[in-house]
Amino acid sequence: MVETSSPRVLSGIAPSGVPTLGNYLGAMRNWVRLQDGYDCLYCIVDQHAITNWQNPAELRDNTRIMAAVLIACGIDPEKHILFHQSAVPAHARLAWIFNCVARVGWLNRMTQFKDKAGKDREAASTGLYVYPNLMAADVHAYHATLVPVGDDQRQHLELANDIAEKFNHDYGVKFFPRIEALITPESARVMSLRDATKKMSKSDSSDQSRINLMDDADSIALKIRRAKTDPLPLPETFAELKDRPEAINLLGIYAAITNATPAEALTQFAGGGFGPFKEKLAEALISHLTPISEQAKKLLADPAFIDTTLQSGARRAACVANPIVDEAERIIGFLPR
Ligand code: AQP
Repeated sequence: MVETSSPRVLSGIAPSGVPTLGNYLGAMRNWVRLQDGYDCLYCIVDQHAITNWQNPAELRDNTRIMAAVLIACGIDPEKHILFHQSAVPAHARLAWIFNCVARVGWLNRMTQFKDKAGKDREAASTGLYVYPNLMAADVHAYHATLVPVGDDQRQHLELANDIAEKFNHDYGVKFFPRIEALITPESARVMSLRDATKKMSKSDSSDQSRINLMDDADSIALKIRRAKTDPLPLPETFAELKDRPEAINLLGIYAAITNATPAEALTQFAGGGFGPFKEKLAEALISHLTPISEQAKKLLADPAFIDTTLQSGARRAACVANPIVDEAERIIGFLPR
């Protein structure tokens, strides 16, 4: 399929835990939709995951879980390409070149490094620091031009364009194309159920902070019942929700999962307390997510199928990336392979 002329989409997701409702509403759901209009490459970015230490057995499990959940959500590994990053060495080869193209000053401006490194930046891995260069390589290795990303990734995408432009300029070529962000308006930013000022994250130390896409119905119901809220009733208008991040987050989730606008969702519950709203929210999540987790569990019962699917995806991905990265190496003066 990638040999066709439709624009190439590439996006990645880190197997740094079990994927969450945030990953689903912010990314995976859109990835499924994009399959109708584009040639898509979806990459399970295990090399990004190890920028923070991962337990090896868990990393392997989480990579398989990620693949199973993506397929269960509707990613078609036959028509499109689903693979894990470390199986395609072209990513690392190009990332090294980009490490030598990107400037330290550019990386110093990346806000996500500051967020992810936390207070002790000196203790962060150098991989975490150069992560945006690897992300640029993930996309440019395929000459992909469209990248569905959350708003938090916009800065990394701009960096990927700066790197491409500098490479082209330094070597006098027009080799790497510009990348455009596919920011889908309906992609929701989902916040932690324990602290709505932080995003829902698969690596958060509290399992209660997130809905995992492998959670069963009882866990979903319990997590929503325990989700942090405030004592006030739900108001008539969205404007009145100012300074109530928990209410905004839960209504946003309800709206996203029921395909309503947050204002429409609010009108259903205005004047009521959180109890009845949380019940409806849990019901909506359970009916939407249970078929996904059940299908993923079925797929995971046959790990050999998952591994074969990923290996086949990696072979097809390498067929696209290898000639591009070979050419980038030729441009910079490496001897032919
Ligand atoms: N809470 C979220 N709301 C909306 N979108 C989200 N994404 C992640 N969390 C949310 C989107 O999911 C895609 C894949 O992200 P990733 O797993 O590669 O990295 P991440 O953004 O760092 O996700 P996590 O879950 O927070 O992982 P960890 O815990 O490892 O840092 C991206 O498009 C992202 O925007």
